[in-house]
Amino acid sequence: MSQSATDVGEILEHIAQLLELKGENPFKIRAYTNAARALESLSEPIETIVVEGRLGSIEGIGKAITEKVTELVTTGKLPYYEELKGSFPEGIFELFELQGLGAKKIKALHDQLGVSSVEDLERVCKEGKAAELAGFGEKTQTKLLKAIEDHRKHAGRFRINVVAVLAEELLSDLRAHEAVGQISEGGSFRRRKETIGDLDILVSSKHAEEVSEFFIHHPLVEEVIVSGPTKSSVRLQGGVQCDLRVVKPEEFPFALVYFTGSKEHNIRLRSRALERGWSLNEYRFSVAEGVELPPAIHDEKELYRSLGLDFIAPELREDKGEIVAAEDGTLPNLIEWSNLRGTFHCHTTASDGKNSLIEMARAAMDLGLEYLGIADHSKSSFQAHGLDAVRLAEQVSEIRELNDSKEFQEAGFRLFAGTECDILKEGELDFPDEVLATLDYVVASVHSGFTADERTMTERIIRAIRNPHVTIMGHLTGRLLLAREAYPVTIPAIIEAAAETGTIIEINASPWRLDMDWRWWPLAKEKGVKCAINPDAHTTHGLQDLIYGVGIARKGWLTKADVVNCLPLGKVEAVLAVKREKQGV
Ligand code: DGT
Ligand code: CA
Ligand code: CA
Ligand code: ZN
Repeated sequence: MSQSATDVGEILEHIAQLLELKGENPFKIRAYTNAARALESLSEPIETIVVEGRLGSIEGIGKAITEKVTELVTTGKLPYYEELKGSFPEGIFELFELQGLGAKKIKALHDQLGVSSVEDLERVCKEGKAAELAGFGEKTQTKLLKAIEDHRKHAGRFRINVVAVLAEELLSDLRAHEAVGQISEGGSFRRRKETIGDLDILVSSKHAEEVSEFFIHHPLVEEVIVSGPTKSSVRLQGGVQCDLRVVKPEEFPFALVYFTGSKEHNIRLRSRALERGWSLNEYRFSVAEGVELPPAIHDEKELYRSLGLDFIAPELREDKGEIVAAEDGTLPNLIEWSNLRGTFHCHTTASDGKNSLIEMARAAMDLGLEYLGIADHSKSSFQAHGLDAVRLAEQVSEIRELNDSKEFQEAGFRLFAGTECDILKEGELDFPDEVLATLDYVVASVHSGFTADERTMTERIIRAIRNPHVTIMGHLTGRLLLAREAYPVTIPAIIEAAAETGTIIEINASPWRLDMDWRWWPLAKEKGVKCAINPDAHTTHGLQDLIYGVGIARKGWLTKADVVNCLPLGKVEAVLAVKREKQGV
């Protein structure tokens, strides 16, 4: 039995929710949420910590919870939790996933209206009963209906990091199987979409049945939905659905193109084939009599070539002009992970990060980066322990000292001192210009006032962008994928303002954000706006989210030249200074 720290953390969160529903005392509840949070940032397996009896010495984990976590990790079960859960209807957990609905309101709905599922909630809202509860009202009721609608839209989709972990394990285990020939991920995951419906895996084999059997019995599989010799669908741990297709070796390139998609891209390819008199499906080309035969196809590249096209990277296969570019030989030379030389926008323990400056710096060095920008929150983000000018100045001198240290000098590594400065209500910044001027660069982001209308929000952001000290616009729309909608903002107007002022726009690489969205990058690039791929890391591990940012940059047709963090240390500093110089500050 193995429980990851994330699973354990999730159970502790659930316990906190249930205790809140029961109306238990807030200190007890907080103990569980704090413990869950503490587990998030472990740097070693929880089993090791439990076995070595070190759980109690972790800050935020008290005696009672130590006992419960130990029981859970060693036996795989926690009767306390099971009992607690048993006293509530099953559907109640789903209510916690609705935006704007916390335990207090769920308790009121449950106790007074008997609501124990999303369906129940929808009914009492439509009947107008929810509005009548104390502390609810018409406005809340309308918001709840909207939250239900959003929740349904998101149901059954997953953020890319969740799928990536599963894909890595499944693919590597399948690859090691002797009956597996070629293997690849497919579908939206291979195209690095911002969210994934299901994971598609494609294998070539002469022994399809053996491969399918191995797959459906894999330890990650929780439930088999369909199984056959060449086609299986399963539900994996965490609820992600996964489709496996097994084809013959000669069919592999055709199947790979087909199952990578997108559907729209496939349709274009099929009509191109038809223009040549060939019909293209997921297995092969076939020809009508009297038509010239297509060439033999051994891989995807040859398949594209046979249709008169350059190879199209999976990320571009979204029917956004890639076919025309592949025909004309004008596809971009897409950015790659190995092009990244550094990054900006990371947090440390000074605000809401979990690791110190030096830990973040060393983790960046371990990733082979030459520089790392620190951008802790500013004071208005009080819930994230934002820094005031005094603490910021302290951090800046700490950074300068580290930069002068032997370790950094020898490694040729550098920290840049920055801030993730809140954009306030009218577009003012959370620090005065004199303070911003002491920094190497500034990321400006919106963290409050999300309910402003589109015009107000757009003007607010543009005002911030016009400040000569604002180097990078952070997570442009504030969206949290599958959890919180973007605030309304006129993106072309922002891109225009960024182009005019020389402001860089961020691809926030956190799998929760992936913002600015890939669909807007071709426009930004055309206007000459540069991109910074930023992990928004709150832990050393979070730096690895950069990989998702690279996927989004590729989807946005960006090359190494479009992304400032592909510049080596010797050149990037000048780029960070360009805007201030241009505006003479
Ligand atoms: P997802 O899973 O919703 O995130 O998106 P995909 O793109 O992975 O879609 P999925 O899993 O339904 O199908 C995988 C690929 O199979 C899809 O990208 C293209 C291909 N495909 C599926 N259905 C059709 C279809 O009706 N026509 C064509 N031409 N291709 C299809
Ligand atoms: Ca899929
Ligand atoms: Ca699928
Ligand atoms: Zn932020």
